[in-house]
Amino acid sequence: MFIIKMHLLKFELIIIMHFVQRGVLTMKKIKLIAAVSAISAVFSSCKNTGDVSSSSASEIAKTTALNQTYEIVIEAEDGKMSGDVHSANGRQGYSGSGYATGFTQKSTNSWSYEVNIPESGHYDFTVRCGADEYKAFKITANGKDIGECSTKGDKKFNDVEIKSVYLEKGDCKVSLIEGWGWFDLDKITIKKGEGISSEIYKNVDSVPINPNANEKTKKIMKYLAENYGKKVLSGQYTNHGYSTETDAIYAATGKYPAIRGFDFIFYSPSIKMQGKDTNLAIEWSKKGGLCTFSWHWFAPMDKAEFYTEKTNFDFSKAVTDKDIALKSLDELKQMLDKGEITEECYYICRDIDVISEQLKILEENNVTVLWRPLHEAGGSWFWWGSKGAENYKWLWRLLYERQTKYHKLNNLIWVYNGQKGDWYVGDDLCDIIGEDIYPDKHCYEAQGKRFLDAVGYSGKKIVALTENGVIPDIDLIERDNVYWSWFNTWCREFIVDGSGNISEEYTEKSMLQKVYNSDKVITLDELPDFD
Ligand SMILES: [Ca+2]
Repeated sequence: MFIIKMHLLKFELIIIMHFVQRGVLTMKKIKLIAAVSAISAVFSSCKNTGDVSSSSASEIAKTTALNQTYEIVIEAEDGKMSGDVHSANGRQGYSGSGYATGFTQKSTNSWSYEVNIPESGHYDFTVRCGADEYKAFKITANGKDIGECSTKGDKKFNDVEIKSVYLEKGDCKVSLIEGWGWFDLDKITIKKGEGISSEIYKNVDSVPINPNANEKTKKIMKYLAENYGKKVLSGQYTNHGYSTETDAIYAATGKYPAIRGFDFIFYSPSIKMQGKDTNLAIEWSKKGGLCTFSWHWFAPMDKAEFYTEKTNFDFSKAVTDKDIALKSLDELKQMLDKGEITEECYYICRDIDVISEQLKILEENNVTVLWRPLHEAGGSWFWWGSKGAENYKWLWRLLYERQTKYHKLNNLIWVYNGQKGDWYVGDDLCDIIGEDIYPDKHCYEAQGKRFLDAVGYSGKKIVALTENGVIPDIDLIERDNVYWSWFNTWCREFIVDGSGNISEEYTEKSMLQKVYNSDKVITLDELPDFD
């Protein structure tokens, strides 16, 4: 109790000295503030005996808990709470007098805290939260989603950092979106930040990890590194076999994206369909455009689906320490017959070979591919992400070695899209790190938290926004210094309506036009000749 009181007095003194230094306060006014401070201190001690409601305690903290470095500590138990949300103190390790709990996913639940931001700029948030399991929720500032927090699930409180959040001067309501619910919020610390340093854009890898990468692939990698931190390449996925999205963007903006996104979904052998995207990519490349491919890989056996919940394919049964990456399919069949590898292992290799044939056709047509296989693995919703990080890493290495050393594909720039640091495959096994983000409709934020998270996986790799719903506002990318190497809007409803015209459901047309015509955004017409 005594310690808290002393803290408040210290904060007040620092604020007063700050304004004296700025010539805002005279000694007479300081005496008046000192008197008010003494009263505040009494209130703050009352708070700890439970005599003052949490809202008046918040008011005191609001005017006092700010020091010279603009640090504001919000104890969650002092927040405004409704519905099932309430303060508690059963989980050990909290700060202050407890924490907020009862995030039961009911619509009547809410938690918020009002702070006053002294000047517009970038602030760093540290969110202390805990749960018995892995849980995720979002923090908002004046209604804007500033980043996702997750618990470690070890029953303890842990800190999550959301760095470089831009806040306007004045009142700011800090709140949250429950997401998965069932977590405890201990405190939120807001400090004046430095913003994102431009140093992070320097010294990233500009040479492909494959030492035999062809000339065009090397040129593209170098180009991406040169523009990283300065400009963003525009990108657009198209619905398989069609060009509706890129045509609609051209009609609305007078520009085509620099990168077009394709997918090997219908080349998966288990569904026996005819893919069309290889030919479209060759056409696009002839126009001077860059190509990226993902692969919604229908499981090779059991139920042919790519969502974990729809297939019973268990790829962990494929994992082997036998050296299989460079073996021919015939040799692997012999190993299967002898019981040295499993059917799962054999069929995974067969599928890799089928997709490698398509990539070989692209290589023969001088198409370099920003290759983003095994995407969004850390989320576990796809079968390749359903068996944990170590099995995923085994599969990634197999894919890399088989495609690079056995199929000798030298036209690939490898994009890691596991979306978690502990799933990272390593600096020797990828060229670029990609994150996929689907913000709320018309939310044009640059998504600095996810960007910095991804930068943190390695520190040596270019980071790209490999899938997005809403297109981020280029002005906010510049303001926050969050220069994704490229963005790549997902297809169909995320950009066009049923008639093939621009849909404004996610990104308004005015924003699309602004972004595509910005001198900070590279479009097809601005790409150099890589051939
Ligand atoms: Ca607390």
